[in-house]
Amino acid sequence: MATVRELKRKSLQIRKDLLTIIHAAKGGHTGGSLSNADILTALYYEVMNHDATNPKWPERDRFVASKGHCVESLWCILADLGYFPKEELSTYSQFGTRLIGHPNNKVPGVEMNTGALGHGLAVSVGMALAAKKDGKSYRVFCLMGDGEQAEGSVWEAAMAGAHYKLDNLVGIIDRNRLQISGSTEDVMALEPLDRKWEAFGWHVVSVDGHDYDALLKAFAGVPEIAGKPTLLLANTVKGKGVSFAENKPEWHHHVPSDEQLKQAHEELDAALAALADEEERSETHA
Ligand SMILES: Cc1ncc(C[n+]2csc(CCOP(=O)(O)OP(=O)(O)O)c2C)c(N)n1
Repeated sequence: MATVRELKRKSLQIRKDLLTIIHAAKGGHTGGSLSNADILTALYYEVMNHDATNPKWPERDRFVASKGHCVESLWCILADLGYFPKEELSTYSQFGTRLIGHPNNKVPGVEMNTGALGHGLAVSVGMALAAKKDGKSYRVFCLMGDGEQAEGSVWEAAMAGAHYKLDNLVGIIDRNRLQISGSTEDVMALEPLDRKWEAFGWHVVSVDGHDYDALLKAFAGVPEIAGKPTLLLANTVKGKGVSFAENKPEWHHHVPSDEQLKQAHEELDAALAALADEEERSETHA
């Protein structure tokens, strides 16, 4: 079992790695990859049953990255876990690579090709329904964007998830309050988002999407209500962890310059050093 401190350390390293590959490729979705890094770290390093040496293990929990444009955090995690060699990360977005700018199932560990927003939840409903029909106990986790909620197909899938009583299905919204062109509330107002999902028959849990204690508690509780799918409303900060990218709409797909990459790495290294200090102090006092 990973400790919260280990998860925090892991996600800081993942943030450094994803900035490195976006900088090298001169393209990527920086803000949203940083905002979902803690959610993915909690899922892949603690919550989900999965096996990098056996990616098609029938009993594995399924993860669907419906906000597929934020693939960089996923690539860095799958590489770190050994789904493919870490050196391959340097090919990200290069001609001929399988590590393209959206998840695709040529890469071990990827369940579904995504990128066109609004499709991941419907396929996740199918996976969760298949588990029920097959008498399997795996769970299905589907990560959506908040801007993605403007897609009507999300709400058709939400209806189906409740209709089929899929309590093995967890929808997660990376609620960073920004989408490609600005605030979600300006582009397509979502609030009250929790009440909308409740009205569609889901059990809604709101958490700070950067707080590991809260994330782990919420995931561990699923299914809290038998027969209801769960919607985790994860309140996050777009660009989280990099001071000059946080809450800045332009960092949706802004690429760090050499100088910005250096500064971001310094900030993340400082956070890693602070974690190490905290660990040393807690061991001294133990
Ligand atoms: C069907 C579809 N329409 C448009 C796009 C272009 N697009 C890519 S990212 C994005 C904004 C998504 O915002 P959000 O879901 O909030 O993601 P995040 O802010 O977490 O990156 C859009 C509109 C797309 N990928 N798919």
